[in-house]
Amino acid sequence: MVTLTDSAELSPIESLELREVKLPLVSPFESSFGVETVKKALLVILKKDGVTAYGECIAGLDNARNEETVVSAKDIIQTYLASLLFKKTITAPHDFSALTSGLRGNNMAIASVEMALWDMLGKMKGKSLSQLLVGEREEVEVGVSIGIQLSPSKLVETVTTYVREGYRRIKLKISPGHDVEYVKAVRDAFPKTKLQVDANSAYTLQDAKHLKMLDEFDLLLIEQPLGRDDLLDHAELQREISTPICLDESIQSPGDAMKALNIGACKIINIKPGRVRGLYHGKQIHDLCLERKAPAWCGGMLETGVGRAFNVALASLPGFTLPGDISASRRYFKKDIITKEFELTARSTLLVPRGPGIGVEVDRDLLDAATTSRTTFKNET
Ligand code: OSB
Ligand code: MG
Repeated sequence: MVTLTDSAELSPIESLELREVKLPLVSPFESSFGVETVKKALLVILKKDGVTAYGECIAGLDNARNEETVVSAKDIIQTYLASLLFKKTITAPHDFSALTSGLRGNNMAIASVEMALWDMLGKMKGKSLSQLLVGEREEVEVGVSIGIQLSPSKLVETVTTYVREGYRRIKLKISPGHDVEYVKAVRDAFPKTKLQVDANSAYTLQDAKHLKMLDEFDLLLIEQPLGRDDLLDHAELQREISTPICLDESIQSPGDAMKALNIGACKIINIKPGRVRGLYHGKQIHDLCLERKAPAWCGGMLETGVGRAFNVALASLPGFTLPGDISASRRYFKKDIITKEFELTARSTLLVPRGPGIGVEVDRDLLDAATTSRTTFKNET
């Protein structure tokens, strides 16, 4: 385990801006939760000593999948988190993690501010996020997450376009009625491609026999088959199927990761910094996975280039041994809000930004064009 040592005077933050941005997705994204056609992101913009730092909140438009929303995140940030930045002494992002440790839930809101503090720290120290986190890779292996399609043949068509673009790992969203047949069609068409599935909690333990049918397709993993709080059921399911279970929504903290691995609820963990209060806890979960020899990989939530930069930096740590859900900007948006978009290399990787902080530059014109609302809070204390 590596201890993180960089620090700087991050407080008092001079101002905090909340910006909602809306970017149309190039194609609708359907999961067992529903269909998304636009990405609505909440950006957190901090200013201090001439430095502008960014964070992105992964909360969605509505609360179909999670109790947090853009609205709840804005509320908790403006009524509670902003005053911590304005009044408390913070010299490293983990100080903020400690200051918020007594707060229940609101992980996505907390993460968006925590990540902005990492960007601020990096920009003040002249170090990239990857350097701050003691990452080891200059590029990270990535795959693509494909939403539920109208038919198995349509799915094979969609997979084909992504494979042609160079993605070497494919994730398929599944739900009852859109599973075995769909996975079989893709496996038959692509016998060697790395393949995994994500159910977003669409099943219960009663479906164990049905899910066992997926064992024959040589999947890397099945992600979050059961409910978020059903750790024990996941452990029982894992005893019945040979495909490794990977947990996403169930893992809200390093403690959850420890419990899940201890009871055999999963063998693999999807780490999304935005889901676990930020990079600090994300790194702790990573360290635990390394110690337990449990593969980890970095998930995604259709982030803009800002959120993507945090995911790429985290995925540069050595314990991320499976490809991440961190695709190129163009897989999501016609135009991302950063000046140099993330592009897929011929090795199915994205390059880890080397510049200070997030290492990508926000295009202020594109940002303004995508903005639907903005509010700035100034530190008057
Ligand atoms: O479960 O990983 C998920 C997107 C929205 C909500 C949940 C999930 C996802 C993805 C998208 O799978 C992955 C990506 O950002 O490419
Ligand atoms: Mg998932």
